[in-house]
Amino acid sequence: MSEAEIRERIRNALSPYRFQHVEGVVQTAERLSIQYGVDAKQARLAAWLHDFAREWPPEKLQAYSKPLQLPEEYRSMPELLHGPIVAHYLEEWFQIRDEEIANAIYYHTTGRPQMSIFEKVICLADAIEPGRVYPGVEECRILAQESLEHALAVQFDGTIRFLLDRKKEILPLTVAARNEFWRQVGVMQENRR
Ligand code: DGI
Ligand code: FE
Ligand code: FE
Repeated sequence: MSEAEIRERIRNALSPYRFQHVEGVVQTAERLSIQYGVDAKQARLAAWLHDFAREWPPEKLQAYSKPLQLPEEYRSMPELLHGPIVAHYLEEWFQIRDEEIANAIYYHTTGRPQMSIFEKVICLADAIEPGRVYPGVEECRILAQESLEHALAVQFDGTIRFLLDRKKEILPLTVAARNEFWRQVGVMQENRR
């Protein structure tokens, strides 16, 4: 399937508002991929596809996630399922057999420890594309010019703070990812001295 065909399938699957977000992620993912030395073509594809299932109702997300054998806590957080689902069906639905793309889509919402540079590029592009407006986004955009890990550390702190403020459940993987970003930045080592 060509990039143009994929783009049209994504357009049909999403509201105009969300499609605009995805276009922003494609543009930002391409820029970050060049900056951080990963494949730009792959980054564009992962960005086009990352939110394909984002607007599905919870029942549909639950149904399609059955074969994935996700940890129990995903059951109560259906907003975390859209990445893993697209990653799982990537080959069947889009004839894309690419583990880097699949992993980047799978973990774009939660992150994980030991993320590849490619995964970090997609995760961060999702957070800082030009259409995003939330407290701290400008700081993340500036940090992204210097360090993927530092920008993601600040970004994940923001997400976790957002979830805490709303008494929402937090996936342990999200916390593990956040801890590792800060460790990679070196700030946690400094705190220990
Ligand atoms: O799909 P997007 O809206 O572009 O962004 P996303 O995939 O990063 O996030 C999807 C939603 O998931 C967003 O509202 C934040 C939320 N989220 C991220 N981590 C967690 C979480 N929600 C819960 N309950 N727990 C988490 O750990
Ligand atoms: Fe998403
Ligand atoms: Fe997104």
